[in-house]
Amino acid sequence: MKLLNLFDKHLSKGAMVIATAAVSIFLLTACSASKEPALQDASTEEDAEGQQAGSGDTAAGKQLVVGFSQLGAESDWRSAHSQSIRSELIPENGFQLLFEDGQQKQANQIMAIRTFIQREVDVIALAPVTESGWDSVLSEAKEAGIPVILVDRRVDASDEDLFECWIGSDFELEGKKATEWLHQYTASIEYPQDQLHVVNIQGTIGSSAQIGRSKGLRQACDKYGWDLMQEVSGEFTQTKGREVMASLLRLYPNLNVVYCENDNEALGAIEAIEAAGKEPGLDLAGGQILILSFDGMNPEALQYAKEGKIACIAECNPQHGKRLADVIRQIKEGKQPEKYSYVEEEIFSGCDTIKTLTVDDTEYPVTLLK
Ligand code: GYE
Repeated sequence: MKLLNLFDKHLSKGAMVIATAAVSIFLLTACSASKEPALQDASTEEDAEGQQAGSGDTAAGKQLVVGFSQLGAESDWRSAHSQSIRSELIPENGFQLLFEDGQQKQANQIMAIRTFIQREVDVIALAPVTESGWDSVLSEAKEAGIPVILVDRRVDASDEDLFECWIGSDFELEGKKATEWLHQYTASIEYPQDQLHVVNIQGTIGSSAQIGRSKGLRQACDKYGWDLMQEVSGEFTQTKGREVMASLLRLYPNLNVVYCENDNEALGAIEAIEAAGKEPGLDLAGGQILILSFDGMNPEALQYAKEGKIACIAECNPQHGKRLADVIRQIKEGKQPEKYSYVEEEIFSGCDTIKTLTVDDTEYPVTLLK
């Protein structure tokens, strides 16, 4: 039996504004060809291959068959996200999970969704790699009467009724928190705002996390008069972050702030900075390069934040498993889940100068890492 639950069409379109694309540097593109070895997800071997969907009967009763198209395994955040969903959607909780890794390719994700439709799963969960290009396959799922729940990133669907709901983070707010930290910190040490020469190592271009975080940075650059020298993708990986950083250091010897759109890129950037004989840190006047980052999952990145090698990390919370399970249960009971539900997130720093940040009239405490 399908979980048919087609909700009212009264919610306003919440599509995020697509920020302008990164200026591409031939040099950077040219040296970006090497492939990041995917961080191994704990249980990718248990993917949908060979599993029988639609046969979720157990002694305990009918299980809900959930097909989950994960976008890949590019970062520690992604591994934690997959793990959170795998550990919650288990038979003991009434679920049979079919997990498909899209390996960063939308075509793979579309194929996985079509397979889930053929297998007549009860619910489809989708973590989309980028925002555009989902209308056709989401319409196919809708026609088949299978509800689609978005997790993590969003889609820019022409009709918001093509998906039931979304669970994730406010990426633009994360960007605003990190940049506000930079503003308040540099103001506190009386470092001139127009002397901040910033490069942005972006995430996967066209992904919600990249769009929102890049938007947060651009707004702050406009507001505070920072010099945004270059934006280029590090694809959310350590290897690409390192490569891109090495090129940026050659191109812009006076850069002094690196905005990394995730911690894995920050780890790569730190390697490149140190290899170039420079130092990551908070002492801008002393020539150190200040790094801002996102996620707060990777222990090494958190350690670096304690030491000041990463100045501030805006947390991104990957624990979506329980919320996803709850939303699926709500749909099953014929209830309408919140269209957009946001996870709670903190701001981490090893520097105690800035204790709170005010963003859009809301005050956020900065969690001191000790
Ligand atoms: O920040 C990054 C990952 O979409 C929020 O994707 C996610 C981002 C996360 O690869 O580490």
